[in-house]
Amino acid sequence: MSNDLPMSNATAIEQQILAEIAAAATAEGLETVRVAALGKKGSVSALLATLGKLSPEERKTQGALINAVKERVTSALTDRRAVLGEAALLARLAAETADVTLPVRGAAINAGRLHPISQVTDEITAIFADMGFSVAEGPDIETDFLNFTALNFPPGHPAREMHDTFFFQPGPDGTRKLLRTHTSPVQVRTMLAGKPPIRVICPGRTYRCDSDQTHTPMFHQVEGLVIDDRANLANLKWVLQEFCKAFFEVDDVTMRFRPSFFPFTEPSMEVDIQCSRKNGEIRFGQGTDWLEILGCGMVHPNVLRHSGIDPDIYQGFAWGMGIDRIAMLKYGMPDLRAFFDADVRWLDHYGFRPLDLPSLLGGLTG
Ligand code: 2NL
Repeated sequence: MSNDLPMSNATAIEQQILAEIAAAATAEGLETVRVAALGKKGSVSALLATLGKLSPEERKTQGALINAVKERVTSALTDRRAVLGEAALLARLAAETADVTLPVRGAAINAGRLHPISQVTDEITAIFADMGFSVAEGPDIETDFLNFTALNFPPGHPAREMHDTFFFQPGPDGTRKLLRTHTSPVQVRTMLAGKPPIRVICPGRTYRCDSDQTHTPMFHQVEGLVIDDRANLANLKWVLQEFCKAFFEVDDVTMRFRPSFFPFTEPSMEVDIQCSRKNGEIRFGQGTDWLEILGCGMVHPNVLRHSGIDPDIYQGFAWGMGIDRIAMLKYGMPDLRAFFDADVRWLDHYGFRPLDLPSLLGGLTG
């Protein structure tokens, strides 16, 4: 038969190519085999070119046979390419293994420190979160209404001046924005945006034009607010007592509530905790000295009204404290101004390791 020759030829070529494919050890080697077989000048293409010389009938049968060879070669190439790709990936993974359980030396995680203000803010947040409070934040630049009017500071009231407010230039409508003098506007925003029951704490930066040994123009405050239809002074005292025990890490605290005045609460109180000082070291909980730590009271009905809450149905309590001050007390840092010097030697000494997050398990600071 005249087709004996091309056919046996095709079989031999196919065997040869399949052997080369099986022997290819790399993706590049396999590509060379592919080009030599299926490329324009390749052996399979040469076989197809012989079809032109055959009779139409032979061309049909031989064409089908050669195309079958081409298909088997193509499929063998695809399979081999997958095998080589997998092997290359495994080799790369083996070459690039890193033992993540080995200790890290000199990494940024060991060099960086959390500022005591961040640490104390996280501690306070952990304590109140445990009591079911959420955290709210608001802008540093506030309106006169949210910082003063809503908090029952009447227009022209001397308390506005007492706050040593940083005012901005008045806008075209005559109103002037300001840097918030306390975080209370965040609580007003919370009341305006939602409905009681409300349990929220608001930590953040606050500003007053005041600068000396114990005051910086920017300082940090955290305020708390509880609103429902029965919140009372006994609840307030319990919340603050639990906070002080957890924060100062003592089993018991003696607290003293002194009458005071804030425009936004009635009655208003300042709170001291008992402490002892020996050889320059403070111990909290008992002793003969008193330490002022916060102010608090029942929310004034005018504040509720300004915040869209009906004072005939709802009532609540609130408190506020300076974070910088209680951070200094707890961690024995004598100089407030060092807080804002950004001195890495000071941070190295007084800062906190970033992954030691405060939690109430086993006491705040372990
Ligand atoms: C202090 C005293 C205080 C509040 C803050 C407050 C907020 C709203 C309503 C009523 Cl929205 N009160 N906050 C209450 C009492 C005292 O701060 O000596 N801070 C350093």
